[in-house]
Amino acid sequence: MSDQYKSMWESLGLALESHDALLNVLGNFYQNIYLSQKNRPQGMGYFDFVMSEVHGLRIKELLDEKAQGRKIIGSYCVFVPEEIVLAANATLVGLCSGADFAMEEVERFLPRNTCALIKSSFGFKLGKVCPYLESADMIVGENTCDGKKKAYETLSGLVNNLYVMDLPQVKSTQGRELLKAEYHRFKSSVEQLTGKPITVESLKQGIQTVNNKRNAIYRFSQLRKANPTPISGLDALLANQVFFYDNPQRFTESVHKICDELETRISQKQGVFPENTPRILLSGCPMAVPNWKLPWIIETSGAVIVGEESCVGERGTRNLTDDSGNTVDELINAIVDRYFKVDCAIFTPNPDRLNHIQEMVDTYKANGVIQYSLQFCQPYQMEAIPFEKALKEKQIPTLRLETDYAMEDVGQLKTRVEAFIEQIK
Ligand code: BJ8
Repeated sequence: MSDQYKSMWESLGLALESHDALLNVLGNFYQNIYLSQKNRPQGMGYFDFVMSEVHGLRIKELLDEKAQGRKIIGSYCVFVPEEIVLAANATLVGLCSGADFAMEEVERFLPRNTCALIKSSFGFKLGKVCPYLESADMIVGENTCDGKKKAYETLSGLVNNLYVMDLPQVKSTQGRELLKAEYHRFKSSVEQLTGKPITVESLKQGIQTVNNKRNAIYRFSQLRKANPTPISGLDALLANQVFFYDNPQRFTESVHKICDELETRISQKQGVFPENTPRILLSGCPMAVPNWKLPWIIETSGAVIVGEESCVGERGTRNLTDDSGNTVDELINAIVDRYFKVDCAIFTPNPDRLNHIQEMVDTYKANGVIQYSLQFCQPYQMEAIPFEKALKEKQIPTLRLETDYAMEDVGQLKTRVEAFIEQIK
């Protein structure tokens, strides 16, 4: 891929040598973790292709869109409404990063004890290895956790197109009003960027496109209820990760296609793992590409992941937006209603998230919950303790794990995961 796209990466200002090194590591990692899995559905071929071209063909498509006057908007959080972006004739791409890069330089800008997700975003910028970041006409940050909030102050000195969205921390009437005001402000800024005023028709269309995408991933998730499960948690995570990069229509079609195949598998009782393999619900911080370490450990330790209570998973994709409004204001209101239900751990109090975890345990017939937090992520670490207690009271086995993107703790994590799986067997 390197030679074919070299001039494109050069034009984006990427550091070619470092970028090649990153792609090499990513390729090997993918080979060892993904392509070595057995009994994969054929439909995963599409997602393998997307991953193999994640810095190639997809970037070329985005640059082609730009050449035709479309704008690209990058985001770090599921609170950035794709419906509004699409309605203004722009494309939204996820920017969160799941690998350590240029860490020495990152620690010149951020304290060492910052979560790996934030550090990684800085590493990809400082190391000049992210073509998505470099293609973006607008980068949207959001006031969520303290780490991100303060990091964007610093990031604004490293990029010249950062837009920061304020977000509520309490699910109150005032909180909803703040979100509404911020979505209106965002709408105006996106319209200004693209020069395309948002109309009732374009917003309805944007809502329908995103609803279709969410419907497809919902259908896909529901198929994981089957025993044996027709798809691995690793592959399901990949589909959830590709959700943030791919062309929405193509993604929707590809997910439905794999769902058809999974339905056939289920009818033939064909699974990726034997029937009655211990079933795990993974809950916690979002897992951005290529953060596959923990799912890989779990699924090579005798269990299968049947659901992700995560922003790269059901927390981010559940709930559709009502598209029945007749004015732009009504439709924005419906968008606010939909996003205000996202139960990120930055909200206080946050009972909906615990309810959702319990609901997912029932729906996907999970035998246990692994709560995953990135080191130094206070919101998710803090919630993990009372959640563990509440789940145990309901006789739901739970394991709390903290980790980062490094591979040093693989042995230690594996020992703990194996012991947990033994316990729930
Ligand atoms: S809606 S989860 S995508 S903010 S891991 S940076 S919380 S210290 S990512 Fe998130 Fe939006 Fe919430 Fe979802 Fe901070 Fe924790 Fe780091 Fe995190």
